[in-house]
Amino acid sequence: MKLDKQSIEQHNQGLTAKHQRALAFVSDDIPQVEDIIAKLEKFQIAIPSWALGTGGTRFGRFTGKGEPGSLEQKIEDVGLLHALNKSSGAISLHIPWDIPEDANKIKELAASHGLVFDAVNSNTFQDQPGQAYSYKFGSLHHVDPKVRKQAVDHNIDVINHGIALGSKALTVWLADGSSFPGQLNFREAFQNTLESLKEIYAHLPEDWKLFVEYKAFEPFFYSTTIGDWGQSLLLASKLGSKAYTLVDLGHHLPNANIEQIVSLLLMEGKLGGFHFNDSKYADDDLTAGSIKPYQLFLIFNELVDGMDARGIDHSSGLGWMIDASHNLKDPLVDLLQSVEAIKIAYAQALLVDRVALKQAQQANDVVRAQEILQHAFRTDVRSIVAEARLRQGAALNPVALFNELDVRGKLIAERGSQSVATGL
Ligand code: AOS
Ligand code: ZN
Ligand code: ZN
Ligand code: ZN
Repeated sequence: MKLDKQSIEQHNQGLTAKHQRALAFVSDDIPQVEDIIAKLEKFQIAIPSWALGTGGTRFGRFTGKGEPGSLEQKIEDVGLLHALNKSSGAISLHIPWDIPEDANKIKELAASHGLVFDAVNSNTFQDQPGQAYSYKFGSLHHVDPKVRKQAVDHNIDVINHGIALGSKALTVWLADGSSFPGQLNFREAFQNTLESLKEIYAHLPEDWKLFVEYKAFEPFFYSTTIGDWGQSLLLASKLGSKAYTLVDLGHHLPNANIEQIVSLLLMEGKLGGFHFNDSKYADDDLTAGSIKPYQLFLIFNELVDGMDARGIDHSSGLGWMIDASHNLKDPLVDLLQSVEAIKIAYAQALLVDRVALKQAQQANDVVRAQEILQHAFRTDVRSIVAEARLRQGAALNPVALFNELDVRGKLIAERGSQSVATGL
């Protein structure tokens, strides 16, 4: 299904008066509000193909209904999101879950929804049918060069799929690690990973980036071969200028200061992008902003501080991607909520009075510094984010419109209740 302009306009008309009141109220005290709206209008966040179906846990998967059963239907789903919020103009694919049979057709279909392809993701954390060697004991770090070669070849294949689709980056996340002391030689595992990544890097086109994702633990519980940002940055630095660190918010040990990590990676020119999500305990992959919205704001505060200062445009450059997947909400509604939370955090970060903050820092005025940040964080910017959407022809309240139009009901009618998306 496709959303028609009329239903969006009708929905917006019903909410206009209330929206205008809220916008006027908050804008009064924000002289740069037009500037913020313009930035929000440009800001796009990529939707991961694996988040369009209901996620499972190792205790089971309760699939939803009318999930996308093909790559075409996944693109259709992201198209719906983009029509509703005009901020989801990109999709991130996972190979082999999303093999494009005819890349040109897929590209055309995506373009008809206003979508481009963000980073492509490789998968060496599962064995695929017919594959010669198992990844049970890892992939790029494996003790056996034949396994490493198979994993390298897969990544090269993913790059080639990405080239055909117009992607500009490869994200490598490895489930390589060990669960017991003594199982692995750390230095050899790291060296093997570096050598394998070098081979992959050598196949990157000139204008591509390689995102090296790190993760503290899971699926292994004693060591992860790319376990933290230090190890990722070390690899990215050794690989070269096309390699960057990717920060998945859920991949840190408890209470890690992610905003500080982000600020340093940005300073070093090595921040590749994000997998946005939220968590209480570990890699929970919950809706962005659902648990720790202040942390999300503080991350954006560092981004605005580090990027705007250098004139970097937030609408390009970084890989802004969501990586969320869970088993309770309708995945499409959940993604609308994530995008909204990310844009709210961005808008609040744009509100921070940077001159005053600098002065407070120089004067060691701790109280003032906190006041400045929390004033921005506690400003209700929802109408500003909504105004940016309105100006782009999207819905004032995407979640409400999704429900009003019974989008899921229509998808079930089209696809059937048995349609299940590929993924974890
Ligand atoms: C896994 O924990 C990572 O977050 C990866 O980004 C992974 O590739 C993605 O979740 C898809 O499975
Ligand atoms: Zn991730
Ligand atoms: Zn993860
Ligand atoms: Zn995650």
